[in-house]
Amino acid sequence: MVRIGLIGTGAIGQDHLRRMTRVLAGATVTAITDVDAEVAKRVAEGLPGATVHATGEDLVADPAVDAVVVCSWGPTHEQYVLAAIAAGKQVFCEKPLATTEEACRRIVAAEVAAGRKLVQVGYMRRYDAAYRTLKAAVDSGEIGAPLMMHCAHRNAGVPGFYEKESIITDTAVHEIDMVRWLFGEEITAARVLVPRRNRNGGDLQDPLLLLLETAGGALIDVELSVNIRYGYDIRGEVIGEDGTAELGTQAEVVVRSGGRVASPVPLDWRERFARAYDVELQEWLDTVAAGLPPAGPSAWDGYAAAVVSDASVAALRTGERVEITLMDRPALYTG
Ligand code: NAI
Ligand code: ISE
Repeated sequence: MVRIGLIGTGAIGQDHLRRMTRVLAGATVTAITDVDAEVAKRVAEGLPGATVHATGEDLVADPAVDAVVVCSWGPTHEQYVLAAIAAGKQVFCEKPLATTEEACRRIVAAEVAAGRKLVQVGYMRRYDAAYRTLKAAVDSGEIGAPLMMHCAHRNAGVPGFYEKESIITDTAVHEIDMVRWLFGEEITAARVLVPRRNRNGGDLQDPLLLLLETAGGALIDVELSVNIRYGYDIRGEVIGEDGTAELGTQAEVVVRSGGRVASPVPLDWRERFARAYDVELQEWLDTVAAGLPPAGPSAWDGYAAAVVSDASVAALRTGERVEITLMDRPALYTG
């Protein structure tokens, strides 16, 4: 059994806790913490024997914790990931690894100094069956070389911690990571186009259109609509030289009745990516149990996504096309 310490017991913290205690094999959650002590206390009621720590640092230091899962807000990730690296404990950090390039550089530097990989980042789309099948179709060459991709990332509403730039740093980061993975190329420039605003979003610039260019000259457009009310809708279509490949609909049932065709739309990410989170966390737990380095999205991937995210925020602010350059990739992350 891998003894897990969970930092942040909000929406995804509780969802991962449920899967680690009721769905997956090989984990026992021995410690939790949340800056909101009331939430932590309430969550601990369902976890007899678990220690509720006052701080994330105390949790990381707990000898009854083998590995750490970080599910607090993005800007707080860095301090806990650094604490876990310093303690030599493996850490699964929800996305984004951190919300700025500088913070991610510090994490990469700490991991390189430790001389071994200890960090995995929660970019779960890499574990989603539909995305995996899409990537396999592209990699097979069946549609020719991929030239463009259309994406849509639609949320019914936004979480409480959402700020002005979260539409990039918290939401678009999923497409940023997915594009690097699916195309197998780095992103080299970003632009943002801004239409009139959705009245549901207050003073948030919502929706917006993010345009990404890859090193090999592919162009990706991402529609971000985070207050669209009707549900959670994730789309992706790759345009190749000879054909296209796109994510299918996820509906298990389609009802035709009364002159209409209806199929359900997921409510949120919990429903749409449930299975992807299961696979992601089970594989991570298995590597921790086996004493192996994590095999999923690394601190380098978290860093690369943050650089593109920073550039996209700059593009949103200035209206300009912003070029992107990554630092040299340390040997720890090659091969
Ligand atoms: P949330 O607001 O529901 O929960 C976050 C919890 O962290 C709250 O209970 C809050 O009190 C706690 N917290 C904040 N600062 C803290 C600190 N310094 N120390 C300890 N606890 C602290 O937010 P949600 O939606 O659960 O998101 C949390 C993280 O997970 C974010 O980074 C978000 O981007 C990521 N996330 C990832 C998803 C995915 O699809 N992979 C889906 C949803 C969230
Ligand atoms: C949230 O934090 C997630 O990661 C969801 O997957 C994403 O769709 C949503 O926009 C974010 O706020």
